[in-house]
Amino acid sequence: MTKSLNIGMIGYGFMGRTHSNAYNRVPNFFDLEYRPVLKAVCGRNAEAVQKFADTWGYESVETDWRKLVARDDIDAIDICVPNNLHKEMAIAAAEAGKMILCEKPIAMNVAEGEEMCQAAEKAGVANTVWYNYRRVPAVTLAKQIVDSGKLGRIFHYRANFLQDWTIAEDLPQGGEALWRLDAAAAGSGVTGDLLAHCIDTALWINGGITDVSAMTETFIKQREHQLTGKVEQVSIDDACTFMCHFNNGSLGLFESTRYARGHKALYTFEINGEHASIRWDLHDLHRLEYYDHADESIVRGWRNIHVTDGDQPYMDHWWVPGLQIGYEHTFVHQVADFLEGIAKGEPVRPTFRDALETQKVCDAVLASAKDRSWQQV
Ligand code: SOE
Repeated sequence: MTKSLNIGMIGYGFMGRTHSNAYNRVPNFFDLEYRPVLKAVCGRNAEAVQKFADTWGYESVETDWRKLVARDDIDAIDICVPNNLHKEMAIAAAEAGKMILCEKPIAMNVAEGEEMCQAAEKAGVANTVWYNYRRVPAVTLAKQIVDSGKLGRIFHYRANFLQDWTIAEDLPQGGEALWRLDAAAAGSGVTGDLLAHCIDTALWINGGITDVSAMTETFIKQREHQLTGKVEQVSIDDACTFMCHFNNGSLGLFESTRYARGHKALYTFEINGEHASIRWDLHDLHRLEYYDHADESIVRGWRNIHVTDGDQPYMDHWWVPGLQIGYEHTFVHQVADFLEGIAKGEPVRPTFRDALETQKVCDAVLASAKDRSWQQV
């Protein structure tokens, strides 16, 4: 018999929509022991949160997150609020014995993330961080190919995450929709917001990072704060580039910016190995490019794999071969894996501890840029 997993979600912005959609869709496509039930959503604006609840099918609303966490009818707390609120909410949820699904990055910094890990581990509650790009079928396939050894020794890991939405000087910082520009709410700029995705994928596919050397830039130094109306210093990094060494001896090169005119969400990575290379591009997310030096020379070249076959990751749950899926499905996959993990009593990756490793790299990157030095992770 299907068991219910009662979800209480805090926050209802862009990520709240992706998660809610995933909870709704998952039972249609995955045959699992647990089925998410949208019990309650929480936000401070009663009218807006009620509208959200009606749209997505939540049974009730709360305007005080502490009340939500205290409710006996909630099994799992989903945290989709700005980063400065993650720690307090996650610790309260763990102490109340709730499972936790937290948006990325795990926290404002490593110290906060460590506290969250300890709280979740002490309480023994299932926990995960929404690094959704791991669950793009083509990205999962890239991981499987690397794990199979087809690439041989890895020499290079290269990743970019490019956007252009903050170029306008009159764009305010802070408040609804713009908290990512406010260091007090976000902790950092592109490092925690975008590079964190690239780092999570890299650690998962290529293993740990030992040390980093980074540079950051804040191109627009002052912006009006949406909440105070005052012109204030901008303290986030608008762009960040870093190089690093991986434990496996390969070299890493990462770049992220919100000032790459023309690029809206161009997340790409390329891995070069002794025998083969792989590359992936979020704008063409259902494809994986693969070059195998073992191919006969007259036909050797980059293959463009359309990742839609039933024997490729997750695809047996969707349509028929040749018909692709998209961004929203990555969240459906994460929910499916979460539900499967709790049914089996197994950790759901990335756990808080896994996400803390990403946070360690982010903190080292920011420290390196500040000091203009190499930093150990
Ligand atoms: C920022 O614009 C953003 O929405 C990130 O916060 C997400 O994590 C990323 O997936 C897309 O871009």
